[in-house]
Amino acid sequence: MTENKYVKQWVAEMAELTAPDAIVWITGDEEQTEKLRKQAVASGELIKLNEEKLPNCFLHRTAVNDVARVENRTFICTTKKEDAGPTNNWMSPDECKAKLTPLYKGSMRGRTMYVIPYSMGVLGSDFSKIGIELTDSIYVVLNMLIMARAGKKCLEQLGDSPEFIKGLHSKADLDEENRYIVHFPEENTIWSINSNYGGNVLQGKKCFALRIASWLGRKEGWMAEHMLILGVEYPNGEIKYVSAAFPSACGKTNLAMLVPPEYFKKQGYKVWCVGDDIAWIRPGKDGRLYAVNPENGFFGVAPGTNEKSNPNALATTKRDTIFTNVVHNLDDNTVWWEGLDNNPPKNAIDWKGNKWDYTKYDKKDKSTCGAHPNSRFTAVAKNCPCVSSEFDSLTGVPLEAIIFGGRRAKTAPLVYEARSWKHGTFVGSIMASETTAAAAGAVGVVRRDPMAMLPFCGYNMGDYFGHWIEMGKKLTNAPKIFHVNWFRTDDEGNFIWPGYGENMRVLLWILDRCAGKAEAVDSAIGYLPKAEDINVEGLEGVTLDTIKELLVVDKKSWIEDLDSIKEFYAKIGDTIPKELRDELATLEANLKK
Ligand code: GTP
Ligand code: SPV
Ligand code: MN
Repeated sequence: MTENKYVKQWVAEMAELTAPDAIVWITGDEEQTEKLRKQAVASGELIKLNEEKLPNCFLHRTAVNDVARVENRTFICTTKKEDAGPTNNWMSPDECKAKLTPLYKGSMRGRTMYVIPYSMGVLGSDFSKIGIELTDSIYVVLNMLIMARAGKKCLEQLGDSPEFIKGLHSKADLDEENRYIVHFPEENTIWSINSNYGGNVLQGKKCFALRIASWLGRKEGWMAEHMLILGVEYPNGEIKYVSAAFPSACGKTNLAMLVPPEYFKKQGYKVWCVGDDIAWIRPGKDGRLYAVNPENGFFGVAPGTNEKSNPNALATTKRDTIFTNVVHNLDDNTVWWEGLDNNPPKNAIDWKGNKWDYTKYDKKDKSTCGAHPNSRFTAVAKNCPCVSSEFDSLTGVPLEAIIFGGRRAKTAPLVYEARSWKHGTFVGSIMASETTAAAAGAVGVVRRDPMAMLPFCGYNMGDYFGHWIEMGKKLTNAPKIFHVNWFRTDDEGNFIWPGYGENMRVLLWILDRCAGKAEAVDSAIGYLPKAEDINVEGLEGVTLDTIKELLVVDKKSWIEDLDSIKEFYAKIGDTIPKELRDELATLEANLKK
């Protein structure tokens, strides 16, 4: 399929190592894809769902021990340890290859090696970068064909260049003890082995578009971020774009596909989705920042997705979708998950492949769930009813605002604005959030997750902060930076803010601030809205007092938080830019005033 000697030689070497029975080059042609789907169904890797209700949709179940990203088995392999930094697991490239090479040896015997050429970013755009993933998983192939622009057209763009990301994936025998997700940023190389779960093995996503790309972005003067991108259309037709970084399973897909509340819809407001997980961002000639979504599909959290919370995501999954680890409804051969509706199927198979009795389902006990809490849908972006007309833009959309956010039961207010780019970088650097099911490990523990990039920054976190500061210096018209928290709870643990579509109200205040149309009140942590400036028209159960409660900055809990911020900064150490240390000192002084 290509005459590129670098590609041919590398594929031959990897085939020599892994010893597949056959090699198949993925063309992206529908005919080949359809053949692969049929093959996956025949082997049991995919279950074909009801063609009338869910055309071209499939169900896949992973191994029960392989359901989320494994951060403790994810490594950045740079020559110098300090280049990976204190927040990443590190191995030297030599040590890592010595350890993994024997695991790959013959790991594809009896299987086919698929060669998937893909592009992150629209082919032909300055943003586009080519990767090739070699895999023995047909599930990976079919997912990559949705998540990235894949096939022979990518090899055409590559031509005879050696500039491509070399990815090797083998599910091997799914041995947890020998599961590794490793990155060699100095060699544009990604290896993953013994997993077949999305974020570990769909290498275009977190491995390339964040870990490797963040490294490249620092070198080349751009940014790779864990951010959604959306456009708010005003009744006069004007569209304003923002990007937002929230940690995994903290609401990016939901915000990206937001449906405005009736009150705003009637006036003509609309929201358009450019991306739901990753943004590649570059400064434009006009001194603004421009963002693209390098992906081509959504790998979204299924549980909680429903007609009310996210009708656009639900509609997107109605065709051409691969569902992973959800409930199989045997009565009509469709799928179900917790939070879809109040009618759990009576005749059903749970995510583990066992008969599932919905009457034993207890909301508070996750082990009784029919769908895994991190069950996902892989859906085609173009099938989304609110997909932006700029989705295939070659130049990206200009950002008015960058929004950070996390899951904080207390401490963080509904929204606040940073005083400057520098202060905004600081606000991103001290982000914290309760952990979720998107990664293996405990759920609900508060941890610092700067810019939602803790698991995804491919280099030293302090240098990453420095890169943010440097980017700001290049911008004559930088986006304003905000922080939001949809997850404040009352004393009973209920969310105070209704969230979802209602988040539009916060977005509008943010955009008003960017346009110089709204006032703000200075506080110890940054600018807060005046409670009456958050429009609660048509919103039941939320009063001015609720907003006031949501905007409280409790100095005591912030002062407690200072200790954890200092501890985190100490862990990162000397590479933290002086600008951020100064901001920390200012915050402390403000809080103790
Ligand atoms: P990744 O794909 O892992 O990066 O996650 P994400 O950031 O895209 O998260 P997603 O939008 O899928 O939301 C994850 C969970 O948060 C779902 O269970 C949602 O129902 C819930 N959620 C999203 N938005 C809100 C909100 O505004 N309020 C509340 N209370 N929950 C929300
Ligand atoms: C996340 O965990 O942030 C995801 C899903 O978006 S994964 O592809 O597994 O990384
Ligand atoms: Mn994500």
